[in-house]
Amino acid sequence: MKTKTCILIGAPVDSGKRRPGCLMGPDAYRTAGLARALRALGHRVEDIGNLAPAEHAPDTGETHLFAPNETIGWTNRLIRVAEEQMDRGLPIFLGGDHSLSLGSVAGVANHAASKGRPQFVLWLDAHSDFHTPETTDSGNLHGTPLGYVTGRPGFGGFPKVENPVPQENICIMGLRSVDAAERKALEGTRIRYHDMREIDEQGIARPLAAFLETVAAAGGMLHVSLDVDFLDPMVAPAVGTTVPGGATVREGHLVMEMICDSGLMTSLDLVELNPFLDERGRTAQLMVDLAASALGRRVFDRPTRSYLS
Ligand code: HAR
Ligand code: MN
Ligand code: MN
Ligand code: MN
Repeated sequence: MKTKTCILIGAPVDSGKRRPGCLMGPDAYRTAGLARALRALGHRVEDIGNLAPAEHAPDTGETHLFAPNETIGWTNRLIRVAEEQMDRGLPIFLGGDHSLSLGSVAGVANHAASKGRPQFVLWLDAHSDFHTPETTDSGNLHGTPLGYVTGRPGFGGFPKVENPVPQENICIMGLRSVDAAERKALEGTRIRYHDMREIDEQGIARPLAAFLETVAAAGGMLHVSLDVDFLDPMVAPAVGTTVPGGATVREGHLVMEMICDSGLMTSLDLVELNPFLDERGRTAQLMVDLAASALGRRVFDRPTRSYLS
């Protein structure tokens, strides 16, 4: 594949839910050899270290939301950093919980708009993360990033979403835990979503190929947001919100290899890794291996499969 400048951005966001530990994620990816793996594929890799949230009001615990102000601080910081780094290469956001994507996605969408190109998002997750602060029962803001970046109302205090991602530019894969309020909201949208039943019945390649073709036809930029819990907990235990019945190792790699072949990915989140829950680093290692597949690691080069046409 084309040589890229991969920019590793440590985003030790831990404010998106109550159970702590995702703040250790960036260093777990470093320890598992992410930079080394990408350099071995011929890429330039720059690690800009770990970010901190922008200045924000203290969280006083008087709302049903967990740590909204810290999450607002992170969102402000990440929007700016995403905008900046998109001009320099392919940012890889090392989470941190999934609330980091309020900022990473909003920021890359601003960049795409500045280039006059449409932003697309591939969301690989057991959950739809389509809540708003008004619909979430848990109060955990890691369940809200797709609600935020599509411009749903109810995000008072958060930065205004300058360039909402159009619903039809979003594809969610891996779903098996969707709250009632999310389902109701999702069903009224043009978001493409594929639950595990559909993936079991049809395979994961066809819907993914269809989405990638749409992105290519539109000349779009593609942000990939990989939540650890997209994967089955048997192979990826290091996440606080495991749901049985997730993607296999091979499905994960196939998705990443197809993304790589498409040449479309312009930014990536690796989120929800909680190293405190890992077993001898195996989840961190698997996430690093998946990122490597997305950036060109393979056994043999082979022609694009027939389902792509
Ligand atoms: N929908 C549930 C909630 O709002 C669980 C959200 C879990 N989200 C993540 N990221 N772990 O996908 O609490
Ligand atoms: Mn998620
Ligand atoms: Mn820019
Ligand atoms: Mn999830």
